[in-house]
Amino acid sequence: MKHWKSLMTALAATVTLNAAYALPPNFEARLKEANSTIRDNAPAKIWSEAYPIGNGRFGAMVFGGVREERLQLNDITVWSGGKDDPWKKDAWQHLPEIREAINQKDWRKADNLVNRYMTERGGYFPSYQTLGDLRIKFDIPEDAKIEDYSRKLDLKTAVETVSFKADGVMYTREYFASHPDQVIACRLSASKPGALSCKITLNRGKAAKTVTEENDALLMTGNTDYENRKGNCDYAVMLKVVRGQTVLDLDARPRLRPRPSTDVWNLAFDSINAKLSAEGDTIAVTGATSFTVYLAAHTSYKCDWDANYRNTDDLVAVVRERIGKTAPKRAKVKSPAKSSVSIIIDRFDDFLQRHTEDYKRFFDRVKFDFRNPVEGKSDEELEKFLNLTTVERLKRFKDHPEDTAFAALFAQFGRYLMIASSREDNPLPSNSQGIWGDGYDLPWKCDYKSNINYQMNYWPVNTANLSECMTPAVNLNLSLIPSGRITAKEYFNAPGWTCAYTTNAWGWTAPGGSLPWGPFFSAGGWFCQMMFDHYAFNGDKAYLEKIYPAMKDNCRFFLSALVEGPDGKLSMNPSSSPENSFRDGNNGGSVAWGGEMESAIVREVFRDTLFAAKVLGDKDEEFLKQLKAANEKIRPIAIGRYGQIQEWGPDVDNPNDQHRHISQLFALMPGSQIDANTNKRDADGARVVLNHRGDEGTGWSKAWKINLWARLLDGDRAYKLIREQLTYVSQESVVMGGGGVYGSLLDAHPPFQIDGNFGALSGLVEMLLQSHMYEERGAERIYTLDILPALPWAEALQPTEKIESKFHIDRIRVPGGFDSGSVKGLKARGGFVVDIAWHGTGGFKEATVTCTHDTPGFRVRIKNGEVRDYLPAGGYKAGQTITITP
Ligand code: FUC
Repeated sequence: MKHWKSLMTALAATVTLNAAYALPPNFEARLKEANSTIRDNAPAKIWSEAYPIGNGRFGAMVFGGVREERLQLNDITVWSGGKDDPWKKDAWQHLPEIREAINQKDWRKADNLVNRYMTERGGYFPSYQTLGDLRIKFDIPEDAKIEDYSRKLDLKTAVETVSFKADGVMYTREYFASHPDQVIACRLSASKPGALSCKITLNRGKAAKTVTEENDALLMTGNTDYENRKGNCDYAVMLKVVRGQTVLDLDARPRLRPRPSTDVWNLAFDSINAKLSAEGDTIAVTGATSFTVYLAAHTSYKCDWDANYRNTDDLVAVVRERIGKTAPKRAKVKSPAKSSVSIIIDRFDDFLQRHTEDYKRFFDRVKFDFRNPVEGKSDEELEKFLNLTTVERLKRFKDHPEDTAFAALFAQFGRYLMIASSREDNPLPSNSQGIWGDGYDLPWKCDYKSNINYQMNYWPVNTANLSECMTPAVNLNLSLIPSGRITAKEYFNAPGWTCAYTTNAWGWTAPGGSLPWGPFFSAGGWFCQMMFDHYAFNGDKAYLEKIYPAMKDNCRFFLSALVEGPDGKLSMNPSSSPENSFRDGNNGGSVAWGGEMESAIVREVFRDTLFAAKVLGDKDEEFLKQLKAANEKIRPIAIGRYGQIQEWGPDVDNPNDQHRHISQLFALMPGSQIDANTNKRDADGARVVLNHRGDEGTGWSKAWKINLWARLLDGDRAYKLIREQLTYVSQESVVMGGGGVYGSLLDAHPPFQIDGNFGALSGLVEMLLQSHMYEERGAERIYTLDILPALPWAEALQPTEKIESKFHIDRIRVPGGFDSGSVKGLKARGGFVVDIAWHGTGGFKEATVTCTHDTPGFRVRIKNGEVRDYLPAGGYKAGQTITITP
């Protein structure tokens, strides 16, 4: 049968295919491949189209050029500059005049004073930097006939493959960044013995030197000196060419299968005879069939203020040791004549195996089973679909939103990026480009912007079941305390610590140079919120003990800095709302009192600290008394004249303000203060804000809106934003709007900013499962698991009335899509791993909840606000699974 009527259900990977229909050859396998690889049929034309690989700290952007391959290298610790002394001493002495101007509503004067006093002393310098480049120039003639080009990143294994034929010879390259072995491995092979000749260069445009070590290795050493400023990071990178007598695993690499079979043997023995020579920063390889290039890197960086951010490692010794482990081994193999021979084998396959096993431990935890509906499609159309490149599928997605498996691929790519850029032992967390950045002074310094961007990176870390990847963020946050104390002292004469609008590798916590962005002093509290939220998922008391002093000390900062506003409540004054300004008649400015984001952060931190004190049995009565009293008096969410959640203390919001930051909705997301099911006032207030702001924005801004609409239980609107996020862009210069993704699926601000990838992943998960609401019972919290709270097109699951607006979107019912599917392995607060299946018209079918530790239990909200208790006497034990049906 040629046509595909009502076949949708047959296409679920888990469902047996109906034998009556003749599917294209290898249909299931090819569909799985299409849904788990990023792929192209041409090399990357721009940096953002290259595919990223990474082992957490060490990574590369792989371009896949035919005659010249480029791996642009990065290590998360390579930053220019060093510790700074940016603080304006005793700036707090000017607080009375600033507050006076604010209380008089002399906004302009207040701005001038804040710009003069509450800013840094001069010139924010440090930037994340490239570690250099590995380039391989191949001896492939200019006029060679190139065919069958393929470049793909396999998310199932974290291996990138480039292959093509040049004049009939198949060249294959395989790349991965291994966490267990701390190397990047690049295996190059040709289908014709001896056809591989190339020049391999390792260098960096600035502050580095490469020397040869023997004829098969290069050593690059250098620092991050830049523009006459000493850089506080030294690095060493070693490259080695390894030629084993590799017997290729021909089943695993069928493309390399030589004809006739005797070539296998030639292949096995050939490369050892390839010629190598090295000079300066280049190794020349002549006449090889296959070999591996291994790279190892290490730096002097240590995330420790007191140690001046330096370790005492012998960098060259460390990379030498790692590279030493790549030395080939002896092994016995059978010759074609079946006699056993001892040969020298490259360890590439061992490294590959360790790498994939290690990676899959994380990646395989979550599975989205979303459909690629093919109802009414002919064989030809299906065949075409299976062959689409990522860019083609991206462009097609615009008119085919029912290809929800593509949205799932985008989400899984987010999980891939997290594993590749934020492993538990990373010395630093994922920055605004993860670990990937080309240049010496990157956009916005590619640091940890702390008024949304850095924190957004970690929104999906627990929900998407990669909790270990949170560790480097926690370590960075805690490392900021010594510097954060100076910021608290100089600007507010306050005890405790805080961090202002950004941070970086060198403990920066000071404000920036001017309004509306620089003087925002509540990021320290936001860091505490993100650290406590990690506890909410994992329930690890030892961890809570570790972060509690930081939470308490951040409360001390706020207890001192908060002042009573005209509303009689406690709030920050001066208070900015990240990067935004307001108009007030002919006046206007960027600071007022009582900015909602700062108030929401304080509410969150006070509440969580009071709770943590109960869990840990803190007996510091004086502190707790003060905290409880202040907690009662913090400014609550205010609803303004348009029904909106107010951004500032005074009701000065402009309904036409489409600023990309939506700071006044912190309480809804990432905070956990608004339950859209029960708190109509605030949920409506948030909707008004979102409709005023509109759906446009930079990548991360749109990602935030996906999360916000999901928390408002509006799956249609959330998915509309996911669709817009999945818009193809190719321009890399800075634009303050637009969003989209590159052909690599890296998210575009533009330029590339990884928060859009992580934020969108978080948003998609929030559509399927939420767990931010809870009831506190003494030292325990009973969390509510909201199952399928914002599934698009699922009318039955929309308890909240929609408000009409210019952004109203039609409910489109399309076959497939979210109509039925499943997700496995999401995490919920309270310590649960949740699998959910839905079917029919989006109806909930079944969920299982597995406890990751002993818990008192949980509540479940399935649809239309119906809440059920799962609170057995004695609670649940770790490992117990509870099945939930409609
Ligand atoms: C904040 C945002 C910008 C950009 C930068 C890295 O300043 O307002 O849009 O994302 O961080």
